[in-house]
Order: sequence, then C-alpha cells, then structure tokens
Amino acid sequence: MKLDDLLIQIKIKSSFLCIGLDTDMNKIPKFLLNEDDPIFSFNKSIIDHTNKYCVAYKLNTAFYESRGVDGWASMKKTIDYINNNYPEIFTIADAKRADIGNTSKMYAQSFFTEMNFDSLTINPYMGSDSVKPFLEFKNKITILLGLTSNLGAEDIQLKTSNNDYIFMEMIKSSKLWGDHNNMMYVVGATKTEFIQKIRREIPDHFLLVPGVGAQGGDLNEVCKYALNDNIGIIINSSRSIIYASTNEGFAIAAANQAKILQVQMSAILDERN
Ligand code: OMP
Repeated sequence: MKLDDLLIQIKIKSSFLCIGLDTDMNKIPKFLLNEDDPIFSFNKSIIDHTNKYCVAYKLNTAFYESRGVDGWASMKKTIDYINNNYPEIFTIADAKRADIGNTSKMYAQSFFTEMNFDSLTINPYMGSDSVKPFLEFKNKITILLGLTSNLGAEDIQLKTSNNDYIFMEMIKSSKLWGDHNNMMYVVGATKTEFIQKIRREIPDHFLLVPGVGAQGGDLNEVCKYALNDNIGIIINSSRSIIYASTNEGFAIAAANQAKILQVQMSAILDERN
C-alpha cells in the first residue's frame, strides 16, 4: 500500500487510529482458550468490531514470536485475514529489525513478501546499509525508530552529540536514505516536548505515534505538534483498546474504546480544516 492510500482512508474514516494487536494469551478472555487458535480468534473478533474506527493495525511480533511456530501461524492467519477482508487497512509488523545489509534483505523478504505486511518497524542505529535493503521494496513502508516512548530513551537517544540530541542526529542522517514516500518515523506520545523539533527536521514524513492509552500519552497534545498539512500521523493504542473487557462482550468494549478515540480524532481534523 502507498501512503497516499493511507491518507485517503484517514479522510474517509475521519480517523488516524492504529490499533495494536499486542495479543497476549494471559490477557485474552478465558473462554477463548478452548478455541483451536485462541490468539487468532481474539484478533478476528477485535478486527471485525473495530475496523470502521481505525486505518491501521499494528502487530507487535514479540507477542506472536514468543509462542514459537504456533505464534507465527497466528500472525500469518491474522495478516491474511486483514488483507483478504479489509484490504484498505494499513498493516504494520512491529518487529524493530535491521542488521548488516545481507541480513536486512532477508528480514525485508520475510515481513514484506512472505507475511505481506505493508510496513515494518526497524531500528536504524546500524546505519544506512542496514536500512537500504528495506527501502528497495516497492509500495512498502519502512518505519524507523525516531524517539521512543520509554523512560530509557534518556539513556542514549536523549544524550547530546554535535550540540544536538543523538536521536536528532539519527533523524538528520536517515532522512536522506529514503524519502517521505517510503519512510516513516516512530515518535512516542510521551515525548511531545520534542515533536516540534522533529517536525522542523522532517515536516513531510508520516509519524507513527505509540503511547496514547496505557502509557499516558495525550492525544490532543500530540496532535498540536505532530499534525502536518497532510495530516501526517497515525496514533497507536494497544492495551487500552483490545483489553477493554475480558467478558463475552470484549470486542464490543474494544470497539467502544476505539470509537472514543475516533470521535476525538474527527473533531481534531474538523478543527484543522
Ligand atoms: P500500548 O502501550 O499497550 O498502547 O502499546 C504500545 C505499543 O507500541 C507496543 O507494541 C510497543 O512495543 C509499541 N511502541 C512503544 O510503545 N513505544 C515506542 O517507542 C515504539 C513502539 C513501536 O515501535 O510501536
């Protein structure tokens, strides 16, 4: 999928919500544990009930890989289900990969070709030759970690070098490796004080902003600084949506949470127009 198609969906749905399918066997409703593939059954219900409120689903691959071969099968069934039934939805493999070029090429093939995700998160700190193999895939989006939402971002990313933050040095260099049509950046919703600075450096790139919901990021605060003339953001929320309830009505509860965010996003978009 191209980012232009994502933008069209954002306008149609008045939503820039991405729902994180961080599906944990210990947190899904107990009655699903009797199913053949509880993880897929859970995802399918969540997807069927929430797709009208969101434009993207992000599968954090750790939640699937941690279950070995069965987890990979659940991930594949989930991505196929989205691609077959809701092809307009943008899909993200949140795997935070990248390695020497030779190996990156294999990661790209795995997530872009075999699994058929539209995009993949990568860790750019091994440099340009570790990122370029991902950028060679047509109509696939490489999402670089920009400034992460966790406390540990202070340990290295927020240290300074050449009179600027290390994460800013990374963005300044990496923005030249591709362009705003094939790259996005992750910026944590808990780090809004840095978003203006990031926007000055990359005014046109889409930002994937996780951290609204369970991590306490504020939607309005993020939008104040991160929206650009072309909207330019998708906001991810995982736990606060998918685990809204653990009873029979879990998917309806998730849809209600997603709708709350979608309505807020719609109001923000109306205000901006
Ligand atoms: P919730 O906190 O449950 O909404 O989940 C956040 C999701 O975003 C998880 O899958 C995280 O791994 C991911 N994430 C962050 O929370 N912080 C980051 O800085 C980057 C990511 C990410 O790359 O998506």
